[in-house]
Amino acid sequence: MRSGTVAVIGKANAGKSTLINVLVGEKVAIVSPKPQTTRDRILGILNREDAQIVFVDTPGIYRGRNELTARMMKTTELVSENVDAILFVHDGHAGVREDDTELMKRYLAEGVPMIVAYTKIDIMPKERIPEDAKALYEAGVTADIYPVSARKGMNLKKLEDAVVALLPEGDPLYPDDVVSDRSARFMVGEIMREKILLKYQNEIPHGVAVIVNTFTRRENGTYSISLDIVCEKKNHKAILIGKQGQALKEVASFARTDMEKFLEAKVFLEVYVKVRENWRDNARLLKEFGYDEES
Ligand SMILES: Nc1nc2c(ncn2[C@@H]2O[C@H](COP(=O)(O)OP(=O)(O)O)[C@@H](O)[C@H]2O)c(=O)[nH]1
Ligand SMILES: [Mg+2]
Repeated sequence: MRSGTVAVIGKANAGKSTLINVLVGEKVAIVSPKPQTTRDRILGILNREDAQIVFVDTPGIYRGRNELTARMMKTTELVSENVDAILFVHDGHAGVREDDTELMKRYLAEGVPMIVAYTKIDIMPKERIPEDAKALYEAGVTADIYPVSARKGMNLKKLEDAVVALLPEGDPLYPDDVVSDRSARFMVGEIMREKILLKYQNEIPHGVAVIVNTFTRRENGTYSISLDIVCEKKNHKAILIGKQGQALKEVASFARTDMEKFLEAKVFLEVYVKVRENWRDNARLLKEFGYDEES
């Protein structure tokens, strides 16, 4: 039996969370086309007969100015210190640039076994794959490269086996029936945030926090959920709600459908929009909203 932790690292939007979700076989992290979708460290656990892989999903690597961004960066750096292996996720479709090879070499230099998942090959010309692999090799990236598509499920078994081969012999770190270290309550808040990321543009989704106030399972098996969408400005609130509440109704309905799929039960959902100016720069509010320094 092999088991261990694997930090999943790469630029924002590379496809880290999507890859973890498909490998684990369940949604453990939300996904959107926008950077900064993942704010917290989240574990996704893959169980097989001969191995357990504990993936550590991280916020991506990118530049940013506010306090929340700084904490997200720190999360990514801290994570690579305490793992058995690194899975570096590279968006193959976006090409190979110098900052990509620099990042890969920086993590290779930490001396932790590392492989590269070169992902999104479903949306790029196949002939570019060997060219890019050569470019990476010539730039000094010594890690093995696995071209995959998380969306189309291409070459994932090979990647999975390669990750397992990097892990030490040992007993599983978690019970074999859990897929995440996060509660259903946390995931429900994340699902709401995912739908906001998908529906609204520009600064609005990045300035939003979701706080789950009520998360109750009734005797008949249905869930009663009440949550606040906290935004940074009054005009953001107006946009979130929309004309006659139409926008909010729509986004809440998408979220409810996904929550029902996730919980496998009927959900009664109440959503409120609140304004807390500049919460992303306020240490006390960050803590209150669950973005702890340790997490
Ligand atoms: N075509 C394609 N898109 C992908 C693939 N993996 C991820 N994406 C998309 O890339 C975007 C970012 O994905 P996400 O997993 O949130 O990236 P993260 O920021 O690295 O966690 C989303 O729109 C995904 O649907 C893939 O294999 N193929
Ligand atoms: Mg992510």
